[in-house]
Amino acid sequence: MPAARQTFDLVIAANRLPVDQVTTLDGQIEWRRSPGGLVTAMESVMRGRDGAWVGWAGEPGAPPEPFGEGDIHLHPVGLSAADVRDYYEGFSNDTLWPIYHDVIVPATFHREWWTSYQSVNQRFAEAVAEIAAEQATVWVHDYQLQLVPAMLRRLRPDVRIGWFDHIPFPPVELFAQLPWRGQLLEGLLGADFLGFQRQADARNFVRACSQLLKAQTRGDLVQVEGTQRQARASAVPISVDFKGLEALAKQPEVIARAREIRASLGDPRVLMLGVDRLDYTKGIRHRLKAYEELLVERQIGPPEVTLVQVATPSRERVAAYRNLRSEVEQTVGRINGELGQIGSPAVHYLHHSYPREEMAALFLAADVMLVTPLRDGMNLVAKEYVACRHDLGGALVLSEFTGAWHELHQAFACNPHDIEGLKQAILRAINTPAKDKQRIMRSLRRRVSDHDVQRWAARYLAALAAAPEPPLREETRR
Ligand code: GDG
Repeated sequence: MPAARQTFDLVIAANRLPVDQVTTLDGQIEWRRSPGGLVTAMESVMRGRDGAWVGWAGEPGAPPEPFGEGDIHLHPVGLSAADVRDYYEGFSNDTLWPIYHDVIVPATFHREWWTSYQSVNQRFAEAVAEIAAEQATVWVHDYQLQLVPAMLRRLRPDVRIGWFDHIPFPPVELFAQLPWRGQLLEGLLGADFLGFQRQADARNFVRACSQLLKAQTRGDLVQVEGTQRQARASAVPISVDFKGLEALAKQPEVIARAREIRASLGDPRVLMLGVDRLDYTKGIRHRLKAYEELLVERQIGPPEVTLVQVATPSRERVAAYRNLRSEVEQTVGRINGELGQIGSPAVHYLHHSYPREEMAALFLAADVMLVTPLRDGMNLVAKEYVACRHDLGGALVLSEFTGAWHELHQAFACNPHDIEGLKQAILRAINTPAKDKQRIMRSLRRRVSDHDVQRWAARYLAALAAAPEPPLREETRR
């Protein structure tokens, strides 16, 4: 008799598993937990619960066998090289990502990408259905898995299903461009509760259901056609592990490293910092333009002022990302060529990813943090910077087009499209007296510490548990 399959009361489904494969010096393959905030949040909610995580292990081909990592059971879903190309790089990152971020670059539509998206979502739904215990709670993450809620409900009407959108949900005028808009909404409406970063995102979703599906809606509730079920859509903004980051930034080695970074840059009076995935949504070009103009106008200049821009490599097989990289690198080259000095470049551009200790040291070293996205669901970097500044030093320049701005109003706000305004915000962040900046930083820190990632996860799960009872519970399983 085959052994009964292990099942779990709480199942997370996300495109990626929270681990990365690494090859050790002696050639062994090991899994290392990725350091992201989502993993920390999930650790806090999975402690003492029977939890599993369904996701892709990061390499194309047959998936590894399920394995345990600390308290979490990891259940890999396999993606072929064609799935990675069509479902992930194609439909997720070249169709949905631009549409959901205000079409900063044009979206690409291919029917074969959509076919692949459907079949990968079905695979995820089946994997979850297989390991979810009777009446389990399932939490599906992000734009790559929007069909999973309805697919899973068909397989397992007994489970409670939540979905969380990490990125913006676009206004209906943009969403309506998607040839598969109806299917995407129906996919999402399989969930009992849909969580968004901002109330405006939740409203965009409800409006899309009302206009494109002709669904009945009331406040944050959407009536699901052909059932007596209602799905609730509201904002539960994500956050960071405040205590963990603060403790990291208090480590003597991190503090010493921050000093060393400043010294190696020639101890500038003002060190400005940008940390982003190299993505066109992050406003890196606008930031560089504002900075370049400030240098040309001699409002600021090296060696007194310098900018470190960390641009973490991202989605390098998608054309829009390759174009962005060459544009940014050309601009940095031009700025340094024209405005740098021997031993004091105007921009220190780093196209790498760094360990979290180094990130914390950079945050501690930076006098001005530039967070200038054109559109961003939340932007965790802004919150991480604040969490690391236990010394109350530093100043945050923050775009109004981030979810974070809706919580961090005291920051030096900017509209990155308004280059003149962005320049003024940067100058204000530099020139505001230290005492005032400390007061601002104290209130920003209070907000992030009161609303940390552990609280986010607990609030999300409470909202999911309280979401309307699905009448389908009375039905027998198909
Ligand atoms: C999506 C949404 C939303 C970056 N470089 C390194 C590194 N990072 C870390 C940052 C931060 C994370 O990556 C990036 O998070 P963001 O929120 O800034 O942006 P996205 O990647 O676009 O994330 C976004 C988020 O989901 C969560 O819901 O906020 O709006 O787009 O944690 O610190 N970490 C390390 N080395 C690096 O080089 N260790």
